[in-house]
Amino acid sequence: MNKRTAIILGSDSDMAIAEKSMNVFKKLGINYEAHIISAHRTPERAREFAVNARKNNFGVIIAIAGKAAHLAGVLVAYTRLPVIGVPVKSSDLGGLDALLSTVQMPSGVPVSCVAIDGGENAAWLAARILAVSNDELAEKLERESQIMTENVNHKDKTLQEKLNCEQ
Ligand code: RP5
Repeated sequence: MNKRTAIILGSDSDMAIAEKSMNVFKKLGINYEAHIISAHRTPERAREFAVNARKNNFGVIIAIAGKAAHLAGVLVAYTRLPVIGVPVKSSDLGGLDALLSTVQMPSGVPVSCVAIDGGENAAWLAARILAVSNDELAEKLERESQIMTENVNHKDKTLQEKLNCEQ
């Protein structure tokens, strides 16, 4: 059975970033579950989710949190699955607080951290991890990469035509 992905939000206020991940998973046909679990407000639930994640057929976990963002670090402490952290921008410190809280993990306990508000790339990275053992998904990623290349080439062609007209 293909592995599922988990999207864990530290708060419902992180939903806009989680939706970026969900849109990628929908496009790729990857099964996902999303839950609001807080490292600080519901720490027991965080532990229980992470401890059972492999048994529940998850292959990778995305943890989205802002401010003192300990969610990814707490989850990865309780599972050997790969955890991708997404630091969320806050109004006070612009997300630098969450970025440093997520990325500065001690040796042996790795969190893979994407950009501030990088919900989309978290999902693309999760898909690459799952594609290591899923040829069908690997082919989909190859096709998406080709589409991306074609889009850029098309935009460049349009730009060149516009510039030629102006000269
Ligand atoms: C973090 O604190 C959450 O992930 C969220 O990004 C931030 C603010 O949470 P709320 O106070 O909006 O619930 O734990």
